[in-house]
Amino acid sequence: LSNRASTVLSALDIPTASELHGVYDGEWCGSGDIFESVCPATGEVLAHVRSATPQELQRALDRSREAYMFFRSVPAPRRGEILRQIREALAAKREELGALISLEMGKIRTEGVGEVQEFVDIADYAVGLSRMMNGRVVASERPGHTILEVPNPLGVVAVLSAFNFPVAVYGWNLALSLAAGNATLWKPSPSTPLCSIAVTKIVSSVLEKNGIPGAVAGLVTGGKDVGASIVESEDVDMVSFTGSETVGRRVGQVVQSRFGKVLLELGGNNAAVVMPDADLSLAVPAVFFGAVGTAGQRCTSTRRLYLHSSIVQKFLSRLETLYASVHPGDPLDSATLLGPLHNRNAVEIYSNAVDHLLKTGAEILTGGASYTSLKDPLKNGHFVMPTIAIPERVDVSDKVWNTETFAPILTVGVFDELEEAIEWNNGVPQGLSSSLWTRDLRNVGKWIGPAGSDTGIVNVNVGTSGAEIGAAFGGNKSTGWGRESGGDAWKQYVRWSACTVNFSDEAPLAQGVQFSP
Ligand code: UN1
Repeated sequence: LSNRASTVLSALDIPTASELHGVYDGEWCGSGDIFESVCPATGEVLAHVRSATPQELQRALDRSREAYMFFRSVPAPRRGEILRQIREALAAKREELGALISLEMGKIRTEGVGEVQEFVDIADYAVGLSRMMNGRVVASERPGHTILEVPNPLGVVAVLSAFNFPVAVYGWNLALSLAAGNATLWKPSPSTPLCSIAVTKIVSSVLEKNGIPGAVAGLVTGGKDVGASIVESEDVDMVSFTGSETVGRRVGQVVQSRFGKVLLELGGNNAAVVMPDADLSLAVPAVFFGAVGTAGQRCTSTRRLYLHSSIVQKFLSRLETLYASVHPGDPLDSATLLGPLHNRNAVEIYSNAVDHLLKTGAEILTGGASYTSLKDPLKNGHFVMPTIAIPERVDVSDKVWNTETFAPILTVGVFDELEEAIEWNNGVPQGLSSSLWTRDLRNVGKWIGPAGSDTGIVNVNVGTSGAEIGAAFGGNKSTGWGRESGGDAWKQYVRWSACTVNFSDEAPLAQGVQFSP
């Protein structure tokens, strides 16, 4: 292993020698297929991880169920105290975990650390939540009766997460699920097993210290077969899935067909709309971060840019200047702004998208190719040029506009009226995030109102990506309608009962129905 990698791994006590166990159910195991963890910046193999066999998966599910039976009776504020300790343990390893994310996923250091911070933040949030997961008392129409709406723990929650946020998305789910009194079983992306092992080690050591079964936060690494078995399993009460629309559609159907609960976070195809009165000193850098940050691999990345005709030239020339300043580099180097795409396949998707743009007559303003002359150790990395493309026209029925390409390609269209831009914003299947740039309140009213943007995240003078944890995170339409993180998202992680209690000596029927002989 290179020094570069072994420094990162040893800071988190991840052995660098042989195969690693990729399953945790209270004990570490794993004797299934081997998955390689590969550094996307260098191509270096970081580790071999043994995934779950079907038997190991079933045992993990059984242990999750047992852990839930125990954990559901632990008082919620006590669960919150455990979360507080998890939060502290994660914060103590913020830099180290952040570096591991950079090493294994490929995002730059500040974003890797930011992702751990997102887990810390949601843990904080869930500590508070553990004393605030309130039900309600509802007025009964019958004398001496009271109706209670009661949240109770749900059961086993499986979290199927994606490579692009290998830590934070699990964090959102774990924090709420744990506060709610569930056992959580994590199936991470097969290409980021080390992040999941490192996080699970930190979380399990806190559980152990508190005498809580480790399977309250279990881990099963594996590929499609492991994922499919989890989705099909009657032992899983809720599946929280982050990934592609294609897989998510299937996950939704399978979980629905067994009447399980499902939470979907699927594709994003997010637009920024810039009005003539926008403050370009804010809008240009925000679009730059949204489109180029994480090398375009956030589901919230800015993919479409709709510019008012009066500011097109000014906006694009400033944006191009920022693009020209970007150089690919080692994500672990704090000076780097552009890391690699996650794998070879992503590079192909990027190249195909660029080819299609060219074929359909789009102008490529900048970018459009892979970097070819990178030096060791980066010459085998998956680095592509951030790209700005201007198609001949906006036609949201064309795949140039209506498909999510998980790469740094920004497609630009020009409008004259806000209504037109809103129509384009809404005219695609996806509905995750969108942002409007303006200083005119009337535009804001339109944008956030009934005829405005139809996405789950609707921003004003804030970019499409980089949401805080406090509000619910998620998208509408083909993004799947799921909500995670803040807001009312916790309400999905419990089972609700409406409990009518009769404190009186009479037993009247509702609606005044008489039923006596
Ligand atoms: C994702 O890309 O799957 O809002 C999640 C953001 C981050 C989370 C993105 N807080 O960009």
